[in-house]
Amino acid sequence: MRAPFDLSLYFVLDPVQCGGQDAAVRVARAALEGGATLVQLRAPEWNKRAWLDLARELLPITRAHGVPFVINDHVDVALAAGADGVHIGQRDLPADIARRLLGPDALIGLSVSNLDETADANALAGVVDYLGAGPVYATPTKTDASAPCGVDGLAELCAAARLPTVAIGGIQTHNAAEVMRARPAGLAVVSAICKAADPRTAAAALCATIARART
Ligand code: TZP
Repeated sequence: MRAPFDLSLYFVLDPVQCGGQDAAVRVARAALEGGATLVQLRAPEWNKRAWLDLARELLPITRAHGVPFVINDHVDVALAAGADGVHIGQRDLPADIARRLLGPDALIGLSVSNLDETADANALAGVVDYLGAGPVYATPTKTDASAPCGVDGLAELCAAARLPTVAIGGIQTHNAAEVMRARPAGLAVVSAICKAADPRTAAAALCATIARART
């Protein structure tokens, strides 16, 4: 059985943005203390050995908080680390193959950036657990991302999706309330926490905004 998961504040940990492995561990702890409900490791500049080292260090921390820990893109790293799942993009291993490799209990997320991809993802309900939709805004964190969909575009994607959908891309504390108007299942952020002077406070502020938007 797949464990229940909460997309409310989905923290995508980029260790380079944090300043290296030790700093990344400190930021992950702070984000969890601030209320992050899911942690993904995403380290596009790193080799897989470094991913694995950090993933092994992070897993007991996320477990202690009862929060799922997933790996971006790399099914092999997720398996090697014993992570809870993967988040895959449109050009990674197909979701059905990731599911076959990871098994029925793994949490699998899929990125979508337009209505066609969302329709295709709807056919994967049962294979994929949630969608990541965006980028909502342009972001220096992912320079090869599709064109930003904006809040209205995000609202269309969320309305079309049959799976819980977390918004991503350029989300910061100052625009989080605006993004929540599209009614995503939560907000996924990289730099808003990784580059924050105080990652715990940044995570707590985002959680408060998400909670307010739901009332
Ligand atoms: N996918 C779409 S945008 C993005 C990813 C991984 C990066 C989001 O980073 P940030 O710093 O939260 O804008």
